[in-house]
Amino acid sequence: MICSLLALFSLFSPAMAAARERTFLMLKPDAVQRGLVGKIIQRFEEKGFKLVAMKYMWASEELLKQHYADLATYPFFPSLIKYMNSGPVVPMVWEGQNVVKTGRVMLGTTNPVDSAPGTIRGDYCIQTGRNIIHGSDAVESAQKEIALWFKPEELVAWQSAANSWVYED
Ligand code: IDP
Ligand code: MG
Repeated sequence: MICSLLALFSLFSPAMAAARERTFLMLKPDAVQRGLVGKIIQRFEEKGFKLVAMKYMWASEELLKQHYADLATYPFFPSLIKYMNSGPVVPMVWEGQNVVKTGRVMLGTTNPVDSAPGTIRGDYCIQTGRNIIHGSDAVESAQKEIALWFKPEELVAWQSAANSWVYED
């Protein structure tokens, strides 16, 4: 009974609905090799977003080709897959209000030459082909990417103790 009341409340509460938005972020092999894993994760923690899932793995070519399927016809596709398959990656799911859009702003633009200082790509990298981090570009693609990289049981349901200090309501 209490559970169903809570579920009903979450359907009608804009704050809770917004907080449920999730994005898929992935630290690429260059971020791992350059020892930037901790620094990049710290930015999302400090912002107030909530970590829902994370793993450390060497992704297969097959998985990477699925992840980047939309780019299969571009000339850089083979080198993109080779780069992403050149070492371990850190796939993650983060949750929070507007986390998809804000996550992209925190990443900076695809080509680091246009990324403002203060963004991850603006601070830590130089070329598009070594741009250290992936972030979903829309809520819909985030859902697809999360389902591709994580099993439902790998997404951890937990309440952050900081929640009421990050969100007003
Ligand atoms: P995004 O990562 O900012 O969403 P997308 O256009 O989705 O950018 O491209 C995916 C990834 O493919 C980029 O992050 C980058 O690693 C790689 N990529 C995109 N365009 C180029 C290019 O022109 N040369 C080399 N690699 C590219
Ligand atoms: Mg993209």
